[in-house]
Amino acid sequence: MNPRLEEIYVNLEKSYPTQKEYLQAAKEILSTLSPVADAHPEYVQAKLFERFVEPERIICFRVSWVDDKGEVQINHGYRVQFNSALGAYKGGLRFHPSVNLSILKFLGLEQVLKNSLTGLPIGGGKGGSDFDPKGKSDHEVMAFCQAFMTELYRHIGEFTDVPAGDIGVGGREIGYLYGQYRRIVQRNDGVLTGKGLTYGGSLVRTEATGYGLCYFGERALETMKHDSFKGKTVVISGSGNVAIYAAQKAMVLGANVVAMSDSNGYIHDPNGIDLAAVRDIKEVRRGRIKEYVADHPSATYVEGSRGIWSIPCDIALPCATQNEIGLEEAKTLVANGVIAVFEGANMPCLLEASRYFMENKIIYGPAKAANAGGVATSGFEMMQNAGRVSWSFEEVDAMLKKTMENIFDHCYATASSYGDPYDILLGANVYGFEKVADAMMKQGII
Ligand code: NDP
Ligand code: 2IT
Repeated sequence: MNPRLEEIYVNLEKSYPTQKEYLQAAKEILSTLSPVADAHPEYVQAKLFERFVEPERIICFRVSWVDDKGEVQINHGYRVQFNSALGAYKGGLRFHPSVNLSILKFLGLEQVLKNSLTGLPIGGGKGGSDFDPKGKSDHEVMAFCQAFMTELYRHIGEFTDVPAGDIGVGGREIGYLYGQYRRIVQRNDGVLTGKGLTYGGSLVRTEATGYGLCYFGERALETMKHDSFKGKTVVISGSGNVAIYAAQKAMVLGANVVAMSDSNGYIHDPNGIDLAAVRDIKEVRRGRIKEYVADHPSATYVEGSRGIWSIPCDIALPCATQNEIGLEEAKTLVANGVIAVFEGANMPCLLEASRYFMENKIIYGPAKAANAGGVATSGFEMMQNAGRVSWSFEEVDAMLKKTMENIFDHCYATASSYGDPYDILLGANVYGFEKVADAMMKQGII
């Protein structure tokens, strides 16, 4: 690493010794930006890298609400407004008991580069709460969302900050959040994305991250190996929004998806996963993935989600959460013949695992590039809201596909120009960073 960047990282470790996910993301990014620091002494002089890794603003607030038993509950709410050099802050809200500032700062930092890669004028942010929607009634989820928005509304706006969904925040939560926002501000300005189709949502937004992941993957396979998803065995972790639509598109492209998971364990169905059954369990009944085996005798359920990577496959799509694949899992995947890993989740691979894939000439599609289809389609939702128009499914899908192909092409070309076409991580970081850096330089020291 360039000594200046190394020093920046060491200082971050001193400032935030307990924020391990944030430090992990910062290290991953800084470790690839040496060529930029070497080529641009003016960036070093303007302390641009130091400013880039620090959020512009963090909002923390108390969220008090009353559960169905009449008991008062208190959660922590956050919004990390990371970087607005390219446009309004944009990024999801995560509701999960593990949410803390380290996780939201890592997600926010990644989002800045991801949003830059989309080519749209959007800055990066992330927010959420340690609230756990699991096991809560609809009424409790609504009470929480209303309390959360009662503070958040004053910090967001169509030209300021536009939140969306992430883990634990889907169509139901966005609906309750938007309803409360609108009730307080008396404006229908579409400030959240991922809205329902009857009140300003965009077609394809629900499917976008999973579909986009496969469009990115198909382009990468074609370019780097003259290959495709057709006939491939695919393993997908998770069974939420990203996983389900990645599975659906992989199947349409001719792949056999044999395994999916949730935080308790995974199902393996060598005949191919019955996606309608998974959707019924997860989207309709909000149940557990293990329920699948009850009426699928060809399938087995294994407790513990990490074991899913021991199933031999050609393509791995980690779509659950961060740090799912360490070096050990990466070695197992490679030993079993994997040819490509495309990240649907944010930072599912530890840096050692990503490096192991790239060194072994496995096609590795890093999250900020491969899963950018979700936020890109959020950008399309913002455009439709601003123009008071609705585009057809086919139109938005075609825009998504083109966006993902462009992202792959830019990252691959950048990686190749620095000497290793397999280092798409460097390609994504350098290509994404250059635009943000230029915008920051031109806007002065802020
Ligand atoms: P969902 O809440 O819809 O689904 C999350 C899935 O991951 C569930 O199957 C969940 O299992 C599993 N999961 C969550 N936490 C853990 C954990 N700690 N260990 C194991 N499994 C876990 O979320 P999304 O599908 O929206 O998000 C999945 C990933 O994709 C996240 O990393 C998110 O940041 C990323 N992403 C999402 C985008 C979007 O548009 N939604 C866009 C780009 C990236 P369980 O039900 O047991 O909790
Ligand atoms: O990680 C992500 O890119 C998202 N959760 C989607 C963000 C968005 O604004 O659509």
